[in-house]
Amino acid sequence: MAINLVNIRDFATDKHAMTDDRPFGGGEGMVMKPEPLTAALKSSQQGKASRVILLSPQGRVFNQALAAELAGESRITLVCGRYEGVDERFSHRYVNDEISLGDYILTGGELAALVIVDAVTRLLPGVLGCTASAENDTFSRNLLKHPQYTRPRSFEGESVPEDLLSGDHQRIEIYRFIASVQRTLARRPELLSREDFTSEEIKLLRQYGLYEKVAELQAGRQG
Ligand code: 21W
Repeated sequence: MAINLVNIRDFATDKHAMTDDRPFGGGEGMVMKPEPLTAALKSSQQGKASRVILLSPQGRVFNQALAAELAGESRITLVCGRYEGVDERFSHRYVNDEISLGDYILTGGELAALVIVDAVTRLLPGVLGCTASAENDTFSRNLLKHPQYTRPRSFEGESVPEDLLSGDHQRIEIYRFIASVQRTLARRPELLSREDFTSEEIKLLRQYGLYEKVAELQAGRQG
């Protein structure tokens, strides 16, 4: 794995190294000029084809599935904009995908690019010590992880749940499954509409009085 970093400003042609200009039609802020972006892109690609991704608030929202998809590419180019955005002709001619991190405003795409580099590289062989850790994480299922505890058994008067100390593997798994569903219901209920449960899990949900709530969220699912 290698990362090739280029500074778009190095590809400006005027003496002030300007990469932005005023928007046609008027309005606030500046727009990134297409020529320095294009020169920077071509320099970065070194004649090798790659999927070109523009980090932009107008993009589709990044998630684990997209991270996995990008981890399967041999090369990706992440283009970071600044100011109010990039000239549409650059996007139209050179950009394959636009990705956003979510609905909040950053000053540019650089931190978003670092987030994507982190999420994608940890999926590459040899980056995590064990591949299982990547697969086993929160978003391999549409459930949040159960709470975790380590020593001591009692901390400031608060003890570790009995089930986890029982040594009974099945009891521990049931505790964790129920705690995951409860946490997901409380914090991210929309995730449950996408989750498939086994018949064993459905029995457990009924037993713990969670079935009605989960079924209600699943009723509105869209596949
Ligand atoms: C923020 C660029 C706001 C443009 C047309 C007319 C990359 C980002 C960014 C930025 C605007 C990401 C407009 C989540 C982000 C990024 C800089 C608004 C206004 N358009 N993910 N006026 N949030 N942000 N443009 O901000 O480049 S990924």
